[in-house]
Amino acid sequence: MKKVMQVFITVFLAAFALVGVTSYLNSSNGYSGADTLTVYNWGDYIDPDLIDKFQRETGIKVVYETFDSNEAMLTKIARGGTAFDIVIPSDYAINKMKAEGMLIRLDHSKIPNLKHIDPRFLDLSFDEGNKYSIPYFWGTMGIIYNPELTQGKEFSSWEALWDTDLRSEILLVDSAREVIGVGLNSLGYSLNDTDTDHLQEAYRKLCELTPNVKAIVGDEIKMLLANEEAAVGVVWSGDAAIIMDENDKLDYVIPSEGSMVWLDNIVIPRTARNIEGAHLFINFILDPENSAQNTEYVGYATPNAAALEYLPEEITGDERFYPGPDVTDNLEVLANLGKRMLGYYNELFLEFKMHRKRA
Ligand code: N2P
Repeated sequence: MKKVMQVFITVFLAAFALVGVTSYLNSSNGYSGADTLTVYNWGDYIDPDLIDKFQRETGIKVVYETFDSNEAMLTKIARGGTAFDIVIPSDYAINKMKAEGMLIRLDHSKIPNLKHIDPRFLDLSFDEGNKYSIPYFWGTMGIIYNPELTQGKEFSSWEALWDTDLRSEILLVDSAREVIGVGLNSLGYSLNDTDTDHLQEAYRKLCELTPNVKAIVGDEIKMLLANEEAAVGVVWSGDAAIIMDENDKLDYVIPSEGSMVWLDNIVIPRTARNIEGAHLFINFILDPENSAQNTEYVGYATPNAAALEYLPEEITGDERFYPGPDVTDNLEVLANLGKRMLGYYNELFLEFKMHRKRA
């Protein structure tokens, strides 16, 4: 009997300790159960009122963190630490995460609002069948400029950025594939080029742009351009839309040598603890009215066909931000070039930044 008691007490104590350790582990990374959803998204990329609405409707508390570039996001996820339930990467980063087993397969039966997505944005090469990712926003890359500060110069080509009249007048978005892409596109190369001679050439070309570059910045690029702190910016289309909403003197063009069309999709990473809540969140975001509200706030183009009906024609009819397939078919989607090549792009970008600091 004594023995039985001893075993019973030992098992009880072990179970108690296990519960303690698990809840310590959970609370140490900000997770406190299925009532919490940890979201990792680009900065300025959701209407905060929608987060409140989701919390009210579901009783799930949203813990929210932001990033500035796919590279920053990938580094943080790889390092571990926070157990994110929702992440919103772009095309090539999704393909990389999928290839490395970092994503959970989605249960489409829990995302009935998926039917609202325009088929043009579904079943793309980075995730055929949308097994792991659901479209969030899409757009292009281009040049925004202020005609009053650029004396009527034309910006229909990337080459225009190298004009010696633009000394310290250009702001660049702080993202490796985008900036190296400007160098590649200006030379007539693909954004997915893996020839290191071409990449070195693009790097040297970018170094020649250095005197014109005022700064390489994150989300503050919108505020700086709207306040006319610089005349020209290399930006994502939706940021251009927000800037032009603030200051209607500016204009946005997709340069003629080519550019990227990108798609940011919602994924559930392997680390997720609240998979049920993550599906609820995805379906909530895809609700046409919620999507329309988010689109008005964020400024980027929505892939949600049903949401378009709730948006004013001045937004959805603006071909600079909602280009048709005739334009996007000639643009490139970034491909996952593999670990080594992506590392090479990142290194070149860092070297370019260092070169700028030294200059
Ligand atoms: C939002 C940035 C959108 C990212 N601030 C483009 N992929």
